[in-house]
Amino acid sequence: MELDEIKVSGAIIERFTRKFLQSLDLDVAIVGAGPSGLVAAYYIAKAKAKVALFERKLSIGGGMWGGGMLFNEIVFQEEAKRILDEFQISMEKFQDKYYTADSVETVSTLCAAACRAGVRIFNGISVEDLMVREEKVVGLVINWTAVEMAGLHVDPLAVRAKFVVDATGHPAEVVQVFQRKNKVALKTPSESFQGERSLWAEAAERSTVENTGEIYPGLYVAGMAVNATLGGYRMGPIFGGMLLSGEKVAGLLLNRLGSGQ
Ligand code: 48F
Repeated sequence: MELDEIKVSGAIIERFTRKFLQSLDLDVAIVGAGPSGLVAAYYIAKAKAKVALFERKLSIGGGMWGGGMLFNEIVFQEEAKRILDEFQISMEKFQDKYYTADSVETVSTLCAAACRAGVRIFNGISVEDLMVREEKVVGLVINWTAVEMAGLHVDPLAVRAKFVVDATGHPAEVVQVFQRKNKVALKTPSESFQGERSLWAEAAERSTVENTGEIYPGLYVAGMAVNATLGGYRMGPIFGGMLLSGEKVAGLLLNRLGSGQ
């Protein structure tokens, strides 16, 4: 076979453009491809809703690759075991109700499962703002991470979505930029961004799941962004709550989509 570089270039441009155009009007736009974002996207796509995931970095997986302090093993508690089982991720029992998994296998399996379920993943794209209509979030404002890094003055593009999920982890970047720009009341005790508290794994894992939900009309939080937004604790290197939060936000959104609200 004789290779034509122009065909290779054309194939990339045409196929990426098709994928991008098909993702301009979504049921759900998820920001951040860490564990909570990946799991949420997987369940939403599995239910045949239209979902895309936007990730600033080239790599997918957020804070999962490095386990704890770069020891690339992940710890899960009993409650999350059924989710790992669904993805067929190999696990080993450590002690009563504690399980470990290889972080590389975990990330790559979640990522592959999400793609195969129909999630469109856009890496190298940063979400810099939200699109609003009166009192509701209706989409994302996006730009290439390379543009952001270079500090170039280039206007962004927009993606419409019925619902947006901030799964950006500790910084809860989307919620923060949204509140800073719009001075809106969020569904938190102080009606504004609370900021995360120090380490308390037990309380943090519980609250990250309990408080997963809508923080402003059209805007949901999942994963560590939940605790950052609502003033919960950090949990350190235990990941069950992230998966359970992703699963929960998917369920909440599928209900909303199903009921047409
Ligand atoms: O931080 P991250 O893994 O979020 P998570 O799903 O999981 C948290 C855990 O990794 C860990 C923890 C629990 O054990 O405390 O930290 O809540 O993944 C968040 C992803 O969002 C991307 C970021 O690069 C990361 O991969 N991200 C952050 N801001 C943006 C973004 C943005 N503005 N646009 C696009 N992606």
